Parts: sequence; C-alpha cells; structure tokens
Amino acid sequence: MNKYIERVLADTRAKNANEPEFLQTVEEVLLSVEPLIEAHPEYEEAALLERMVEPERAISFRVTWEDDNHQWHVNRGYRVQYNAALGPYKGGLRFASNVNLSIIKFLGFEQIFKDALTCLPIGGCKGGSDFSPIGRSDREVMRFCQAFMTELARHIGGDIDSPAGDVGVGGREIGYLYGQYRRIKGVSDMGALTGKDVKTGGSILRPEATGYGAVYYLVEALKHDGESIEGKRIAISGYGNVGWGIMKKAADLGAKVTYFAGPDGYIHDPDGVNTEEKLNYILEMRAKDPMHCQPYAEKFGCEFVPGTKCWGVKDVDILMPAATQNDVNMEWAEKIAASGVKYYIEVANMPTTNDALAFLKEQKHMVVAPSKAVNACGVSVSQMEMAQNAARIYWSAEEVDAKMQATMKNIYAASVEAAERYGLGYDLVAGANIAGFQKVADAMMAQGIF
Ligand code: 2IT
Repeated sequence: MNKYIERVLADTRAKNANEPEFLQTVEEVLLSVEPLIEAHPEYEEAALLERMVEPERAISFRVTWEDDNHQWHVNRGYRVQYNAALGPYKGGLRFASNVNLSIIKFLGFEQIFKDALTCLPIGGCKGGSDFSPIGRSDREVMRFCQAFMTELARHIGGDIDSPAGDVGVGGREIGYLYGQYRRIKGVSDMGALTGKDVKTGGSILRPEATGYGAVYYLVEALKHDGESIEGKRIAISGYGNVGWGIMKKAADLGAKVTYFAGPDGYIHDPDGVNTEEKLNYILEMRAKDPMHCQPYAEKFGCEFVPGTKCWGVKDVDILMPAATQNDVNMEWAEKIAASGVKYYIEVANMPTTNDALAFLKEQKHMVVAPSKAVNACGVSVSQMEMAQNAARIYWSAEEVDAKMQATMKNIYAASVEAAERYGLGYDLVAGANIAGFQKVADAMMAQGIF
C-alpha cells in the first residue's frame, strides 16, 4: 500500500477508534484512490488526505421536545459540515434511533465525493438525530422538527449549508423544518432546505429523483454490455422513497421489480410491482406502518418470506440494495456470487461491507456499481431546487427529467473514464471514487492550505 495512505489511515483509525462506519468509508475511499495519490506526490506535502478526512466543522446539539403526554425528551442533533471546497455544504438529515456521530460522519464523507460527481457547485455534509419519527404523532414530529431547527438555523442558509431529507426525513419533516427556519430568520431563503413541497418552492421530481436516477445509471451499465433494461427482473431491499422510485421507473421502462425486502422479511411478486394499483398500495402501506411489508403479499396474493433478505435469489437479473448501510455482508455476498446474478447496483449509502464489496468486485461474471454514483440524482435535483429558488422560477417535469438523465449519464461516463485513465479497466467503484476525489482535491489545492 502507498505509504502516505497507510499513514493517514493509521492516524484516522487511532483518532476515531469508536467510529466503525466512518472508518469503513474512509478505508474504502482512500484505498481505491491509490493510483491517483501515487500520481500526485504534491498531495502529501499539502497534507491533502489529512485535511480531507477531518470535517471542517462537526456540530452536536441538544434537542428538547415535549411528547403528546407532556413528557420531555432530549435527543442529540448533528450537522457535520465536511467539505465546502466545491460549494455550499449540501446533504441530507437522517432521523433514526441508531444515528450517532460515526454514522453522520460516514454519510458526510461519502457525500463529499457524491456531490463532486454531480459536477454541480455543492460541498459535502450530513446531519440528523437519534430521534425516530416512527410511531410518533404528527404533532410530536412537528414539535421535534421545530426544536431541532431552533438550534440548527444559526448554522445553515442558502449560501452556507442546505440540508434535505434522508431516512426518516421526508416532505412532511422538511415542511416543518423550513417553516421554523423561516420563522426564525424572517426571510424567504428558500435554498436553505431542499425537498420542499412543489407548491412552496420544491422541485418537481425531487421525491422520485434518487430512485429514477438509479435506474438511469443502470440503463447506462446495461448499454455498456449491449443489453436493454426491457424485460429485466430486479430484486431490491427497501421500499421507501428510493425503492419506490426504482419500482416506478423500472415499470415505466418495461422492467419489473419482482422481489423487495422490508424490516419484516421479503415479498416475491413474479409479475412485478408494475401497476398503478400496486405502486399506490406501497405508498399506503408504508404510511400506515413502515416496519411491515407482509400486507402486500396478502393484498396481491403473492409470497412473503419472513425474517430474511432476498439476496441470493436466482430468478433475477439485477440486485439493487436500497435500504440502509451494511445490508449485504460477506455471508450474503457469497450467496449473491453463487446465484449467478450479473448486476449488483448499490443504491443506499454504503449498503455493502468492505470485505463483501471487494469479494463481489472480484467475481468475473459480475458488474458492481457504487452507491455514491448510483444515488447521486437525489442530491442533483436538490441542487436544481436551489437553482430554481435562486432564480425564483419553477422548471417543468420535462426540464428536470432531462437534466436528471444527463447528470446520470455523465456520472457513469466520468467513472468509466477515470478508471480507464488509471489502468484499472472497467471498475465503476474505483472510477467513481477517483473522479469525485479528483474534483475535490483540485479545488482544495487551488484554494490554499487550511
Ligand atoms: O444521500 C443523499 O444524497 C441525500 N440524503 C440527499 C441529499 C440532498 O441534499 O438532497
């Protein structure tokens, strides 16, 4: 291993020993950009990697809120403003009970390179809280969001930092967060939050963007092999915003999601989730109870397998993990490799453990694509929302969709090109890391050492 990378990794491990998810992503990225570091000895002299792994700012704050029974709760809020070399900090907020500093730093670090890959002027950032909206009343969610924003407002703004949604933060939460931000600041700084409702400054297609973009990326990967998406069968995990978008766009393009997994097990629908009735039912089912997908099987008379994941099934062409981090470990990866499936397209942030990812990449019969490229359409449309807000206009669905398709084509092509340039062959994982890293490194070198 390159000595400089080895030293920075050792220092990062020593300094952040209790942050496993953060260390996982730093290792994954730094090891894959080795050829780039070898080609640029000036990076070491400028302490580029040491600066890259250290957030510019990591904010942790208290959030006190009252539940419907007049009980007080104290949660922890975070915003890790990682790197603004390319533009205002941009990245989502995650509200989930397992959120901690390690998870927010991993998401923030990934976001730097994802945002760079979009070629739009946005820096990397992430935030959230260990509060979960699941099982909370609407009023409780509103009070939590207002308390969270009361503290966060001083740190954000359209030219500073623009949060958006992630797991547990959708249109409802963004609405409450933006309302409180506007109340505190007294200005219509609309670009300070994205994922707003279309009637109040949101961009059309933002909720669908991540899932649609993942399918646009898949189309490019299939095209590379002379294949079309039509008729392809897809297995996914997760049926949130992102999973739903995949189901919808796959159906639009003549493919079908035949397996999807939730927290309680997985559904096998050989006909695919490809009718309006089924797609609408998923939204309804999720709104009622986000922890169970079993009702889908009862409603549409198909198979439900409780307590396990659908990785390793043989009758699909493509796998798209779209739930959460470390969904696929080595045990699942072995089943996936043995199943003969060709395409492993990551969608959720870091859905694969590092050993499993390396193992899947070694499989000669497989094509592996990384989430920071595949899911970048969400943040791209967030940036388009900021652009519309700044210009005080709304774009049409056709305009946004055309930009989405162009963005994903560009990300795919830039990844292929970067891997080839460094003699790595058709390596979409290393290619994405190198292409994103190079943009951030160039900007940091140009802006001086600090
Ligand atoms: O992981 C992600 O890219 C997001 N959570 C969305 C970020 C954004 O600003 O839309």
